[in-house]
Amino acid sequence: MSSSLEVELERLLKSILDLNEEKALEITENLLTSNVDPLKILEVIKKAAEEIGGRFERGEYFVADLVMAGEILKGISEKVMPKLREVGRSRETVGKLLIGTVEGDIHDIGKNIVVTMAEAVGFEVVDLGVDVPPKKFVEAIKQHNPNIVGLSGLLTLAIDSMKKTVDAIRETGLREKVKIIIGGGRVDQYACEYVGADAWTNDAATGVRIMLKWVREKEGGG
Ligand code: B12
Repeated sequence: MSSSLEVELERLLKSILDLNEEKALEITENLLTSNVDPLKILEVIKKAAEEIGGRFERGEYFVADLVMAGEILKGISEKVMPKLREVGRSRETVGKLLIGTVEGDIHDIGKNIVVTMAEAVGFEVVDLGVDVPPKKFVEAIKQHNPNIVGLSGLLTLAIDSMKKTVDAIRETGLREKVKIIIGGGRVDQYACEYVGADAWTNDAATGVRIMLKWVREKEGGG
């Protein structure tokens, strides 16, 4: 049983890398109907993204292939999201998350997964979308009063946009009101310190765990 699952997950990976959208979506559909853990499918998405990125860097894929791959990854993640939502359905609101992809960056597949997982565990989420300028984050903090701000970005230049965003939040005196977490393929501890965030991750599940820990600490008066 588990080895046939491995085979199906391998087939899914191969169909994504072959840019075969129809097949990739069909395999995803079948996996979900046989109640496979949706996190297993997310692992395949991440593996595929790494490989696609590598092929693009090596000049084996062109921008058109990247666009196609993006559509396939998005299609798969959209199929998985309802399952992710089911995991934590009917919980009470635990806190408010304001999230967006920072200025200059339009990657949003990972961010959308974080939104779904955060909502599943009970966060009310305000999603500002992609290419969000620092000013818009600041205005939204004033308007929505979130506990947590999540900054997503996959491009190297996104790190500077994240820093500008955190600086803008600090300059308007709002930094102490919110915890800030950054996420996306290129972030690490160094980027976290440079940006001035409180935490970083390149995994949605870890990110949601950190956010839950923050709101629980607050509840406990910590
Ligand atoms: C698909 C894709 C695209 C699609 C995006 C579609 C979309 N709607 O998002 C399209 C075709 C639009 C695209 C465009 C470009 N792309 Co692109 N793209 C990718 C690719 C292959 C996959 C990204 C992805 O979806 N990954 C899957 C998700 C699930 O992973 P993730 O985003 O990391 O998210 C996870 C975690 O990081 C975390 N997370 C993410 N955000 C957050 C936020 C918070 C708060 C938390 C807690 C967690 C968290 O949770 C997620 C789930 O675990 C990557 C390769 C790669 N290795 O990432 C290149 C990549 C990011 N792209 C790249 C480039 C160069 C570009 C372009 C400049 C290409 C061009 N010449 O036009 C443009 C840039 C456009 C722009 N201004 O943003 C480079 C970036 C290089 C760099 N160092 O800057 C990469 C790395 C490819 C490469 N190796 O060269 N791209």
